[in-house]
Amino acid sequence: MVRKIAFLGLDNAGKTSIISAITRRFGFEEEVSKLSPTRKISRETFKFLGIEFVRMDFGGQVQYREDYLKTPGKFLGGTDLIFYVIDAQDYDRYIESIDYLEEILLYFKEGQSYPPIAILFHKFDPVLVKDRELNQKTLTLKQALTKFSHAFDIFFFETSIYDIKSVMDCFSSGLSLLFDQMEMVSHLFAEISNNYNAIMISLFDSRGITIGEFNRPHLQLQEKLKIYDLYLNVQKRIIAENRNLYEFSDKFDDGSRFSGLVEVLNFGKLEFYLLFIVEEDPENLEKTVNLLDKIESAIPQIENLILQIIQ
Ligand SMILES: Nc1nc2c(ncn2[C@@H]2O[C@H](COP(=O)(O)OP(=O)(O)OP(=O)(O)O)[C@@H](O)[C@H]2O)c(=O)[nH]1
Ligand SMILES: [Mg+2]
Repeated sequence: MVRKIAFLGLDNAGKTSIISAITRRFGFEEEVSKLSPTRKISRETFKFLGIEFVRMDFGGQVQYREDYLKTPGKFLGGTDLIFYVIDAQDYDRYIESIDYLEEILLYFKEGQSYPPIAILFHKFDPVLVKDRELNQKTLTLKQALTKFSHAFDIFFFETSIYDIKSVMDCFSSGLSLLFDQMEMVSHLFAEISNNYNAIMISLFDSRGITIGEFNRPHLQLQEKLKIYDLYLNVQKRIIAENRNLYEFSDKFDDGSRFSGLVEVLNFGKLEFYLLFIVEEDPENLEKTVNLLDKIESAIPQIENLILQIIQ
């Protein structure tokens, strides 16, 4: 059975941009700058963990919204997961956006089906993360939206296409709601990290969707972005050079060094990428190398979990 994922929200909210960022990851900036409003619904299928999905991008201009709401069953019936996108910078349209969401949810309530709903405060750009007004406004918006959470499972995210990781994380978290065992991966990584004092352990599918992740607490946004950027480059190289392991060493802006590796794990046709990063001890490089080697002993456990998820 094909699972159905709906991207909904007002026009100009950023839905199509988000989808481009998720699907392209590389060079999507150029594509996004050329986007025009989506006409009606744009559909795309993709596979995740061996399961087929259809991703529906609902054009948000008012004439389309009216159409969907006239015969909602035709468009929204059978939806397994909703990403509801709000332009967090467009304060003047918050009310309009809440109203639209309310009408959508009304349809589901009437049919007594309650798909999980990820609400994205989008255009929460890195330069604005600490902006007082934006934070206050979105907080108020969150409070207004929690009124829906009685019936529905609602999850909030702050995203921006200028922080590709925020978009990927949000998409992964949404998908994880449809896979029972997926959160076990993050639990396992948290456990493993205790033994190795890791900065980050992540497992991605071949398209960069996170299956599970552990970050050292207090890891800064800039550091996360740096690591993700590096990961994307390493993954590109792994594919280009047909390798299954890649080790690297780099430093954060504050000068502290880290070492890491990316290893490909194969399951039939499915490929996964394990990213493991530890602090580097410049005085004792051997220690760092040993740490990186040790992750190997945890791999059977990780593979076991993957098998449970994809079967
Ligand atoms: N600052 C900022 N602008 C963004 C972001 N994401 C998208 N945009 C801009 O928002 C505008 C609208 O983006 P779209 O993705 O076309 O919006 P949409 O929700 O698909 O709109 P409809 O198709 O009409 O429903 C574009 O000019 C994007 O460049 C973001 O994270 N930050
Ligand atoms: Mg669009």
